[in-house]
Order: sequence, then structure tokens, then C-alpha cells
Amino acid sequence: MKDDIRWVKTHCARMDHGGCSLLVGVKDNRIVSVRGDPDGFLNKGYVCAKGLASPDRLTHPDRLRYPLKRAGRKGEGKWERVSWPDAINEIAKNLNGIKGEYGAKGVVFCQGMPKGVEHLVLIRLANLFGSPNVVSVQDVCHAPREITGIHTCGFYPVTDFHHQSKLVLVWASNITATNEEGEINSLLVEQIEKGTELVVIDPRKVDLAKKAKVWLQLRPGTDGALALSFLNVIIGEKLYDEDFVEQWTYGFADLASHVRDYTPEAVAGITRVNPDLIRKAARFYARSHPAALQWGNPLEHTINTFDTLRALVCLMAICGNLDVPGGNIQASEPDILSLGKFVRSDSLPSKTQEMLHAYHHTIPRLMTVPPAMFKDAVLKGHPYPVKGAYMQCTNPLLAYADSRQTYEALMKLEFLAVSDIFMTPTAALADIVLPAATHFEFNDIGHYGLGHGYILARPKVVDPPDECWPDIKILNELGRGITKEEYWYEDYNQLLEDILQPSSLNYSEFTERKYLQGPERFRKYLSKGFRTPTGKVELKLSRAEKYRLPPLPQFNGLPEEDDTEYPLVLTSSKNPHYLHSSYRWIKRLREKRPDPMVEIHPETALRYEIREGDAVIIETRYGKITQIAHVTDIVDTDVINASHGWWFPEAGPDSLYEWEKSNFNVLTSSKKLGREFGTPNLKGIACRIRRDTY
Ligand SMILES: Nc1nc2c(c(=O)[nH]1)N[C@H]1C(S)=C(S)[C@@H](COP(=O)(O)OP(=O)(O)OC[C@H]3O[C@@H](n4cnc5c(=O)[nH]c(N)nc54)[C@H](O)[C@@H]3O)O[C@H]1N2
Ligand SMILES: Nc1nc2c(c(=O)[nH]1)N[C@H]1C(S)=C(S)[C@@H](COP(=O)(O)OP(=O)(O)OC[C@H]3O[C@@H](n4cnc5c(=O)[nH]c(N)nc54)[C@H](O)[C@@H]3O)O[C@H]1N2
Ligand code: SF4
Ligand SMILES: [Mo]
Repeated sequence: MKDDIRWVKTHCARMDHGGCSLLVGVKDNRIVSVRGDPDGFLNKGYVCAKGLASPDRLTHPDRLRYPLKRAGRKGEGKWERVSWPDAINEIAKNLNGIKGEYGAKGVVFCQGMPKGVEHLVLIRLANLFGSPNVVSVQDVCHAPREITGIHTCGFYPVTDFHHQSKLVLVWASNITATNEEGEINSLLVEQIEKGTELVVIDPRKVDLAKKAKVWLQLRPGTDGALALSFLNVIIGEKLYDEDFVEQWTYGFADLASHVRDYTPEAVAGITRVNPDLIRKAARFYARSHPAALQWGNPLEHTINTFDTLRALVCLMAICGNLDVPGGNIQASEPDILSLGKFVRSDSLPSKTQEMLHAYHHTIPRLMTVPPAMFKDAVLKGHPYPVKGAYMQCTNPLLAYADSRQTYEALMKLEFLAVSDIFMTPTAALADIVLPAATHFEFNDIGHYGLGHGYILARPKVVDPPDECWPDIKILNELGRGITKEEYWYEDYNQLLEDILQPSSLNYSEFTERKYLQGPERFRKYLSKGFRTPTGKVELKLSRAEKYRLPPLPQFNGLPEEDDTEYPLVLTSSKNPHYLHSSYRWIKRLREKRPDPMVEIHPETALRYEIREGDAVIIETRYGKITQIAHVTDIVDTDVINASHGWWFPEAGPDSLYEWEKSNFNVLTSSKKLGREFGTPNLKGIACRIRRDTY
């Protein structure tokens, strides 16, 4: 009977960065229906196919349900079931043992894309344990945007979709498929319906490109050159905001003379974009007020990421779009516990000198270890040995560049514990595997620490099955085993209460409110200046020399040189139906996208005698994989767009779930890295293709 259904409001999570308010129907501790909540702060009723399929994660028959201990050789697929106390003791014994021999820094704590409060509890655990090494995927996700923003204008300029923009410059963002951190695309779609114009910069003719006034189909990996030519046009034609530039920027004259050489004609050969179109797009952005720059993740996927993003923050600044409604803003947080206090940064004052990447001279304020530097420490003992790892919410064998090297590093670790909801190729190499409870199964807070100016309530909807525990509970218990008992709680939910304490709300009151937003204040620089050494937007970095950074944004050349043996340019984008390597095992989603697809232009397909649906070998200097051809003119003739994150749960443990067969990161390398963030090239890689005849 319909009446038996209990309806709970919560927010979607872990299918992307999350944020849609959902109405979840529950019957007998089972989710029977999911709908978009018309009152949702970010989604106003919108829900996507992933959100609708999200309850299937909880009930999958192969989900991890009990702690497991390795019973055979590493990766052999033999496990014995152990109790929670035994699993926690085993991890504590090993991590404490490594600490005794190599120091706490010989243990790393790894996190994938942040899912909820668990990533901050992990940092807290690492700090209290004494390890400065939290490894994360931030080298290729958000740290470049956030930290470049902080160095240039004192904050992370997030796109403001809550106020109407005249124009949105969508640069390397497929937001209708990905939704980006803190943004649900329905807010932008609503603006477009009300007349907001679009300029789209993407090598693929994505949905928004079709709706755009101007679409620039640039060559992947050349965004830096294009951004500098935007600056060239806008400064050359005096289209910038003169008052703002005069009062609030530092180094304008130097930037102006620096970008003089980057004319649209000069960069056309690099970016393959018609100079007239570059001029048109740059003028359109500069003349539209306010204009928001929706900057996406591929900008963080080359060794040139820092300079590229520097140029883009300069662009926002000189056009007067920083911290204005409908522009790129510094969001004010609600009254909640500061991150530093929550993660107990006081307990490890030496962190910035001791973390692995400090020895590689990365940019100040980068607080998580780039994966390439973690692997170096495991494989070469450089700058000091790393012997143990605790991983949660991550699948490095698919997510990190240079997958074969990742495999070697995981195999070489003396001890590895992994918490996941499913047996992944990474978990299969662990000594201990822990069954995590996941979203809908415990109370959580969304977007804490992400800089978007709000937090979302994600109250529990159903009980976790069997012996699944939320990560925050696992970390709370592990904390008692490897740090002092007094830092942790009888009930892990107290961690959530701590975060909310300054707001005077408890978790249940917060749940009633659904979300907490910081005050809406704009142009805060008028009273306080910008939080940079000069108090202005640093078009030229005043501390460049001290931090060994280029003072002005440069174009350092293509990510990889052209190579006649590898004549095509490889890029990738996120799959609308999956989150990275997650959820290939959810039937409802797999039916929508059963195979890893590579997009190939019809002319190119003809040249290589490839037809729709053929298996295609994609090869770079670093490795080769197979994906299935999708022949489409969404890409240009010399560019292919392959899928990232593919492994095959159905292939079973003997082949380690065919982790190499179609894995994009077999095609990437971590030998060349951008110094600031340790970012490898994931875009603009030289490649070749042929039909797989076997
Ligand atoms: N469905 C789904 N949603 C997701 C995710 C997912 O895996 N699946 N992942 C989440 C995460 S962690 C992130 S960081 C965000 C990322 O979300 P986005 O920022 O949207 O990132 P991508 O989808 O990788 O790429 C965005 C667009 O950039 C284009 N592109 C590729 N190469 C280049 C290039 O060199 N230059 C330019 N200008 N454009 C390029 C692609 O064609 C694509 O249309 O999505 C989040 N949301
Ligand atoms: N070549 C290439 N590489 C990339 C990218 C790219 O575009 N191209 N994108 C990069 C980006 S932007 C990012 S953010 C990273 C993503 O890197 P990861 O976050 O490592 O990506 P996933 O493959 O989604 O792995 C997440 C794992 O968490 C598990 N999981 C889900 N929910 C829970 C939970 O509640 N608890 C626990 N313990 N586990 C859970 C899933 O089952 C899955 O195995 O990849 C990066 N790597
Ligand atoms: S758009 Fe993202 S947050 Fe919204 S339902 Fe889909 S996966 Fe969930
Ligand atoms: Mo990401």
C-alpha cells in the first residue's frame, strides 16, 4: 500500500559532487522511490539518472558486507572474513609498527574525490597520528583552481549561479552532464531560459556548445594560449574595467606588455581556433556585465595548469567580474566550526615542512600529496620511505595517472587497508578490506570545507546492511587504536555536532533547515582589500620570486610535442552515467552505457577503417588500451575523446577485473609534472588508433 511509504528529505551524494535535494520514499528499511525535491536549494526539482539509480548501490548482491583479511598472495582474490575489532586491531598493529620503524610519515592516508565529512575526519586522523601525508586527487581536481585563485586574488572564485549573469563563459566544463562541485546545472539552464548568453570553449560540441552564441573548438591542452589571447584582445582594445584595474589590481602594465605577443593570430596555430572567433568571444565576455566564468576540470589536466588558471583569474579580474553577483565570487561560509579546528591542525605544526611534496617545491598552500609524489616515495624511497597506506573512497588503480606505476606502488606497500562499498581493482590488492556504509545509510554533512558558502543536510534514510560501517565511524574507531582515545567519541555522530556547534543548531535542527548558507555579501574588497600581499588582485605575483613562481601567466608550449608517429590528440571527459570508476556494477546505469566509448570523427574513422562499434586500440608512448568506437562529429578530425575510469566488475578477480584493458590512465604518464601542483598531463596527449582485429 502506498500509505506505508515514509518520505524523507535528504540531499543526493556520491554520484557526483552531490547537491540535489531528494524526496526518498522508504518502506521496511528499503528505498522504494526517489524524486527531485521541488524546494531544493540547488536543484528545484531536478534529478538525474544517476540520482534515480543511487538506491541500487545499497542493495547490490555483491556489495561488501563484512571486513575481509587477505588469505592468499596479494591480489590473488582469497579472503577470510574477520570481525570489526580484529580488522581495526590488524590495521592499528601494522600502522603503529610502520610508525615505530619509519616514523608516522611512513604511513599515508588516501582520499578520492571528497564525498562528505569523511575526508576531513581522515585529515584529522592523519594529523593526530602524526603523518603529514594525506594523498588525494587534488593534483587534477580543484586544488589548482582554488590555490591559484588564492595566490592571485586571495580567494577561490566560484561561479555564482544564484544571480543572473548576462553571459556565462563555459570554459572546459560539461556542466549539464557533470554538475561541478557546488553547482547543479538546472540553475544555469534556468538562467539560459531567462536570456543569459553563452560562450563555450570545448573541443567537443557538447550540449551547451549547441546553445552558445560562440563556440570555440580548441585543440585539447591549449587553453593557456587561448586565455592569453583573450587578455591580449581585451587589453589591446581597452575593453577592461578601467576603474577596477586602476584601484584594485597590481602589475597591470606588466601584464599588458606581456600579453602583447599573444594575438589571436599568434595563437591560432596552437589552439586551432579562428582568430576572428577568438576576438568575438573575448569582446563578448568583456562587454557583458556581469559575466561568470564556469571553469571546468580539464583546465587542471596539463602540466601548464597553474599558468592557464592564472590567466583566467586575471581575465575575471580585469573585466570587473570578481566578487560581484552573477560573476565569480568569494562565498562567505555559515557560522560553523573552522576547518583548521576540526582537523586539529594544531597537533602537527611541522606538517608544511614534512609533507612529501614539500621536498618537490610545490606551491605554498597545497596541503595534500600529489599521487605521483606518493608513488615515488613508495617505489624509490624519495624523499623518505612510505610503507603503509589507509585508503577510503578512492580507486587509485583507475584514478591516478600512470596506472602501471600505481600497480607497482600498491604491490610494494608493506601494508594497505582499503575502505570501499564494492571490491575494486585497488581493494583487491589490499591486506584488509573494510565494508563502508554509504550515502542514505548514516547522517552526513555535504560541502563542508568546499568553499561554496553553504552546507547541506544529508540525514540517514535507511540502516546499513550487515556489518557495513560509515567511514566516519571506522575512522573514529581506528583513531582510538592509533592515536589517543581522548580525541575521539563514544558516538561518531558527535563529530557532526562539533561542526554545527557555532551555529547553535544540533544535527536534527539542521536537518529541519535542510541547508545553512553564509551571508550574501559582495565586493568585500571595498572594505577589506584583497587578501594578497599587496591587498590587490595580483596580475603579477608580488611574491613570485620567493615562491619560485612565474610572476606573469605564460604559455609554456603544448603539453606534449607533436609526433608523427602519434598523429592524433587524445582527450577525455567524464561519463554522464558514472562517477569516475564507480558504479559500472549498477545494472540500471550499465544498461545506459555498457562499454567504454571512444569518440572518433567520421573522416578519421574512414581513414583508419573503423566503424561504429568496432573495438579500437588506442596507443600513446606510455601504453595501449581498447575501447569501442563511437563515430561522431562531436570531435574534430585530429582529436579523439576516450572514456576514463573503466574496469569490468564482471570479469572477476583472476584478471583483477580487467583493470588494464580499457583504463585511460594506462595511456598517461607521471614522469612530467607541473611543479606547482604535481599535475600530470591527462589531456593533449599524442596518440594513434587502429582497429582491433582480434
Ligand atoms: N557524471 C559525472 N559527473 C561528475 C563526475 C563524473 O565522473 N561523472 N566527476 C565529478 C568530478 S570529481 C569533477 S572534477 C567534475 C568535472 O566536471 P567537468 O569540469 O565538466 O569535467 P569533464 O567532464 O572532465 O570535462 C568538461 C568538458 O571539457 C572538455 N574538454 C576536454 N579536454 C579539454 C581541453 O583540453 N580544453 C577545454 N577547454 N575543454 C576540454 C570535454 O569535452 C568536456 O565537455 O565532474 C563531477 N561530476
Ligand atoms: N585520466 C583521468 N584521470 C582522472 C580524471 C580524468 O578526468 N581523467 N579525473 C580526476 C578527478 S577530477 C578525480 S576527482 C579523481 C577521482 O578519483 P576517485 O575518487 O578515486 O574516483 P573513483 O574511481 O570514483 O573512486 C571512488 C571509490 O569510492 C567508492 N565509494 C563510493 N562511496 C563510498 C563510501 O561511502 N565510502 C567508501 N569508503 N567508498 C566509497 C567507490 O566504490 C569507488 O571505488 O580521478 C582523477 N583522475
Ligand atoms: S545531478 Fe548530481 S546531485 Fe543531482 S541527482 Fe544527479 S547525481 Fe545526484
Ligand atoms: Mo574531480
